[in-house]
Amino acid sequence: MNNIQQAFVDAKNRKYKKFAILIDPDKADEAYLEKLLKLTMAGPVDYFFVGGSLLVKGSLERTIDYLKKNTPIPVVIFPGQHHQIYDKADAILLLSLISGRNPNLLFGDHVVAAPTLKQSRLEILPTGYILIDGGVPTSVSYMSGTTPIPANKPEITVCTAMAGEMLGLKNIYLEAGSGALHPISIETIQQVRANIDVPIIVGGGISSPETAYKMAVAGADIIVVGNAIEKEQNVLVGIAEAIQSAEQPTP
Ligand code: 1GP
Repeated sequence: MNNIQQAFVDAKNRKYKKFAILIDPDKADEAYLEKLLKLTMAGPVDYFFVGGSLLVKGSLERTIDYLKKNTPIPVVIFPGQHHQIYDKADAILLLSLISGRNPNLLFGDHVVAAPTLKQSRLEILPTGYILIDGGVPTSVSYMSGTTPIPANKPEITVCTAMAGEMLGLKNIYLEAGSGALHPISIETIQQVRANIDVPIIVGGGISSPETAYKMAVAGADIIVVGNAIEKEQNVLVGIAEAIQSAEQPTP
């Protein structure tokens, strides 16, 4: 029980860094997944996050079944909607969109999902989800009907993260939105890191090894990349190596 949360905390405490690939089932056919899995032999990947703000044609279940059958890398559901729950995954990020004031995404959907989650064998990862302006409207801001925190106001992000931690959330996710023009700034990551203890997950618009490296050094514990890998799968290896090279392990 609590294997993945414990692994997040251990990595954070020991200054190891984790790399997660976001897989949107709408964009991931078997050929794509097969190629990704081959590349993970060259560039280590710690988790697959699976989900999407709006699933039109892809199947969350099919994607997870494929991954569970073909790789030992843990699969974490990153739900865009409360019905994105599937028992065969290893864990689910139970996200509360704490940067927004949409009551359903703060708590209502959790009530609806609770009985299904309780019956499942999924590990639950309670996570404060903070949406920060990434310079372009993103699916998550549109679909959630929430306004991102301005990127040049890190103090609002810091206070939001602190409040989330005080409420007992076990992880804080700094999200610029998939396809963001500007990823979360290094300054924001540094300031959040200086003010909370729980693991920090960062995603949205990360497309280069350099950016991933700087984020990890600034204090991100888990770096999530989706779009850049969808566009060019080979970038996976460079990003994985950059994240590893930012580790400063302590015994
Ligand atoms: C995960 O939404 C991000 O936090 C993924 O963003 O698709 O831009 O990498 P990208």
